[in-house]
Amino acid sequence: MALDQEPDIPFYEVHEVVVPHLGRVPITKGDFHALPKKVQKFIAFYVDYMTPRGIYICDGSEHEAHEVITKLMERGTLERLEALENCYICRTDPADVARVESKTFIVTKDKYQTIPHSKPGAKGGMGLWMDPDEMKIEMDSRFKDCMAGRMMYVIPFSMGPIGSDLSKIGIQLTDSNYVLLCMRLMTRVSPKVLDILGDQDFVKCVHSMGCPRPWRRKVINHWPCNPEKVLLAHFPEERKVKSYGSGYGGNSLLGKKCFALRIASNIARDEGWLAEHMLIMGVTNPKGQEFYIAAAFPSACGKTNMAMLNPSLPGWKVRCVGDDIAWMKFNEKGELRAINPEYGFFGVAPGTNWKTNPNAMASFQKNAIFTNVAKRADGMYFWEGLEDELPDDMEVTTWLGQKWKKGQPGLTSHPNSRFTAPASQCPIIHDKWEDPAGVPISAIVFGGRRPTGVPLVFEAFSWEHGVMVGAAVKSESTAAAEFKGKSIMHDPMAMRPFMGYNFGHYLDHWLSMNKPGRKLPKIYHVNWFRVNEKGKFLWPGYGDNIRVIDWMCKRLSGEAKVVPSPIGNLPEKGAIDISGIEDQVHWDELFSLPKDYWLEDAKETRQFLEVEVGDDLPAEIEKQLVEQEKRIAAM
Ligand code: GTP
Ligand code: SPV
Ligand code: MN
Repeated sequence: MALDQEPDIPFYEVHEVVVPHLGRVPITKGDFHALPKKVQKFIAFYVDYMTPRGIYICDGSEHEAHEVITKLMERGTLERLEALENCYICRTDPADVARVESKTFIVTKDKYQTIPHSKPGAKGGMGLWMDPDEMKIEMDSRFKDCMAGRMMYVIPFSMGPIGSDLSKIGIQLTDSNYVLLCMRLMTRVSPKVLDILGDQDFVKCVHSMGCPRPWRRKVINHWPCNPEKVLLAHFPEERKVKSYGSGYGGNSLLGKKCFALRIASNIARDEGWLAEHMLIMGVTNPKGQEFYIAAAFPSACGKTNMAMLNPSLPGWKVRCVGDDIAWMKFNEKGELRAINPEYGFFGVAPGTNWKTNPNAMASFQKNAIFTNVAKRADGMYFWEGLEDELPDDMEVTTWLGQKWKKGQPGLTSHPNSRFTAPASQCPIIHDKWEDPAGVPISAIVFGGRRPTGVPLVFEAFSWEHGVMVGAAVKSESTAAAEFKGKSIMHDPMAMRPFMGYNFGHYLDHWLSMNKPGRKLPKIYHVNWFRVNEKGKFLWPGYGDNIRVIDWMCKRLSGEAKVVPSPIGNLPEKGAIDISGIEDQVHWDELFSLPKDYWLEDAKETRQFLEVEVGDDLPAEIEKQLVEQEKRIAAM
């Protein structure tokens, strides 16, 4: 018996679903009885459990979106951005603004399937586990009747192009129509998904804002939510996700982190592929050769920006395949093929402007939703980084509804405010972005926000060393989750918040990719965020990151030489093209490896991996750590 299985519930009737404890529930939209039987069963169970006032089966159409948008505008949840076509702004309850990692659990009978055999002193940083019986009590106390008086939306969606061998199907139930609108942008919502379901499993996604009617708590900003009770549970064996209390991003768009990373990484391990927190980009050099790169940076550390980079070097062309998640699988020719399972971008707004990321800007000029940003008096969005475009005397309404003008103190937008836009609107979207066969990856890049000590770029010595480099990724905390202040945190493979199973086993799985006949990508580590003693960035970043990519591509085609260092291969001095930015860039400062820093870093990394991953740390990673420590000691 599975851990969290829905028992059979009888149902019949044409325009209503009859469920045992509830009687008849009206179908507001859609044909329940045309749905595949297993989908009917899934819906009927949750109708009985969550008791919505009606069922709305979504078809993903424009018409449907407009019906919902009209309703949300009447209610005040959405406001039109008059300056743009079909764009809306939404302000959430200020208590619901980011992913809530401390309430995000994986539920398995065996604890060690989910988390490593850590050592005493471990902080449990590599994922949270809860026992199924305990979770059932938590879930029952929340989900029972949680949709009373609310509509339940049924959203059939595909992660990846509909029908591709690499794609997977999900069905999300939710009582949030904002979530429905965003799911339409972020995943492929279509009845076609149900037509092709056949014998396939689908990932069951159940989401509620946790505000049944009558609701006594004050609703702020027309954004019902239940922040005190937020809880996310993943059931890898059942391929199921339940999320309660939050409508924000990764907490509620369940196709994204919950399905495409936490559940998919379990499927990927079983089926021999990789589900990763990575952008995918195609870069074409001035000679016309194209390379595909996948890059893993922690949340709010530059994936969207790199995926859509506007090259500052002449002759280069960048095209975006995906900006957040990659599903990658070796094909029979030994190539690592990657698809972007998503359909849109849910990108960090602050810092995005026509200089830093013109391609992202172009993507959201129509048909987009902006969450927790500010609004200008002329009906345009506004956030930190757009000051140059803002007329001096124009009034801005902040995300908290206050009036603001240029030069005044305070933030106008939440640091984790986001735009949601269709990927197809990106001017540099790759013509292969929906290719069911994916694109062949030649390089994997890891990185994070490392203010000190870590050079601009280095190359791993081998696949195994690269996996260790990934396991040692650290970064300054950001506003993408609930953390306050800036501290350097471990974020192995940029997957710490998204791990779906035991991190030691995950590293084993990565190591197992090295099989004869496979073209393994080269592995790199980058750091766009090193600062000088005054706190100023040492590297201009953004479009200038093409200079680092240029060097990587030269490595891939065998044109660039390296100098070995204790932590990996560094570019030969001058091998990165800094023409035009010579006055801003000080090579020695950017590439210096302070011995004290690296001694301390190696010690701290070992401590983290030994304590948190404990006996599950693969022997190969241990070996790589020992070798690296020796190299650092001999510096
Ligand atoms: P998630 O969507 O949370 O996974 O974030 P992400 O990794 O896609 O990060 P994103 O590209 O949205 O960047 C986050 C923040 O980092 C933005 O405020 C950017 O302006 C800033 N940023 C991105 N690239 C660079 C860079 O090369 N240099 C500097 N200094 N900042 C950057
Ligand atoms: C991230 O935090 O890595 C995101 C945003 O991409 S969210 O969808 O909220 O997870
Ligand atoms: Mn992300």
